[in-house]
Amino acid sequence: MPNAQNELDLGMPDREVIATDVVLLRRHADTALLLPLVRQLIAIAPLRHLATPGGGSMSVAMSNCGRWGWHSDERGYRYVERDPLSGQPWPAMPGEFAALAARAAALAGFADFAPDCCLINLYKVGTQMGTHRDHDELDMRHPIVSVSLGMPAAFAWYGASRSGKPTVLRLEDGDVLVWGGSARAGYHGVRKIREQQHPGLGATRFNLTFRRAR
Ligand code: MD6
Ligand code: FE
Repeated sequence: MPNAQNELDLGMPDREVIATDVVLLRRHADTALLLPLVRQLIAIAPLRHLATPGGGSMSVAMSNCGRWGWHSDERGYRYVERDPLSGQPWPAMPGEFAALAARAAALAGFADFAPDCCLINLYKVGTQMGTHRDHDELDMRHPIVSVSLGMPAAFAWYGASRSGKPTVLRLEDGDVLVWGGSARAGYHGVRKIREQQHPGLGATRFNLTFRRAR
């Protein structure tokens, strides 16, 4: 008879269903492997605070790797093939990134995920991400894989309606959250980050958001 202990013995990941088609894989990502790659990528394509169409600016600093990069300015939200800061293509997505995203998606029930964009987000103390949904992608049948590194964050999952009471998760270093299928256009946000030191990253949180843009 399988039970929780046997599943652990068989190396089953800690897989938590948050809502229909929303799966949390705790401590699934290897920060020691990913962090040096993140640092290399943001040395090529620096983190920047994007302007928003409404005339504001994002508190979270962003960059991208992969074929497509998510971008925002006064003209709107969209995917671009070149870094507007340099005019160069975005740095290639490391194989380790793509492999992690595909593996996590498969564990969450979404086979054959091949991301063509990794949005790199830097959250410092006091930054936040308002309630939104990720819907600038062409084919919403592909899931989103979101990897948390460093300082914890309170992530709010609202689902189909942006009003109502969200499920709030504490996303910690190495946690991977996957949403797709019926949850793909779900509303979500990140509450204002509170000071909390992480042994390796200090008061810093990186989030890697993997998507299939095209
Ligand atoms: C998170 N991030 O940081 C979730 N969405 O845990 C997002 O939902 C997100 O960081 C769009 C753009 C940037 C993001
Ligand atoms: Fe999002």
